Amino acid sequence: MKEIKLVFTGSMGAGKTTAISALSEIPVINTDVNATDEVIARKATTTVALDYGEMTLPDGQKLRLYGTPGQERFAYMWKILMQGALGLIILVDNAGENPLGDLEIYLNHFREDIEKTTAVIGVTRMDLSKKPNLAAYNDFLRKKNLQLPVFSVDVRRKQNVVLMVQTLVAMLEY
Ligand SMILES: Nc1nc2c(ncn2[C@@H]2O[C@H](COP(=O)(O)OP(=O)(O)OP(=O)(O)O)[C@@H](O)[C@H]2O)c(=O)[nH]1
Ligand SMILES: [Mg+2]
Repeated sequence: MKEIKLVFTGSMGAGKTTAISALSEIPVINTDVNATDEVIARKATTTVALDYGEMTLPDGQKLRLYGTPGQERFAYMWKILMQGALGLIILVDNAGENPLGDLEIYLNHFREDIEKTTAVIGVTRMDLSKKPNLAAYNDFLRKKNLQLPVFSVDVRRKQNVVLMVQTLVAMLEY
C-alpha cells in the first residue's frame, strides 16, 4: 500500500499543529517552543521546525502529515518539507488582519508545488470572523487563475480536518 505525504502550511496561528494533532494516530512529533514577542499575545507556543503525525485511511493507505512553521523567518523549512509531498493544505486564519494577503503569500511561495501536486485551502477561525466569506476566497482564487477547493474548517474538530484531507486524497486519484 503506498504512502502519501501531505504538508500543512499557512500563517502563524492558522491551526497547522492543531490539525495534525487532531488527525494523528501516533503521538505527534512537534517542535513548538514558548512563543515570544508578537506571538505571545495570541497563543502560548509556535512551531519552529515541523510537526509530524500519521493517519491511516479506511482503505489502509497511510498518510504522513507534516506541518510547517508559520513564521516567515523559518521559510527555509517550507521547501525542505515539500520534498516528495503529493499534496498541500494551506490554512488561513480568518481572524487575522489580512487573511487574503496571508493566502497570497503562501500561494506565491508554493506556486510551483501547487502546479505539480495538488492543494486545498482551509479557512479557520471563521467563528471569530465571518469575513472574508468563502465566496470572496473563490473570487480571489479565480483572479489568480487557480481552481482550488476552499473549506471552512475548525481544525479542533477531527471530522472537519478528515473531510478536507479526504478531498485532497480523492483529488490525487484523478
Ligand atoms: N475559535 C477557533 N479557534 C481555532 C479554530 N481553529 C483553530 N483554532 C485555535 O487556533 C490556534 C491555532 O494554533 P496552532 O495550531 O498552534 O497554529 P499553527 O498554525 O501551528 O501556528 P504556528 O506553528 O505558530 O505557525 C489554537 O489555539 C486552536 O485551538 C477555529 O476554527 N475557531
Ligand atoms: Mg504550529
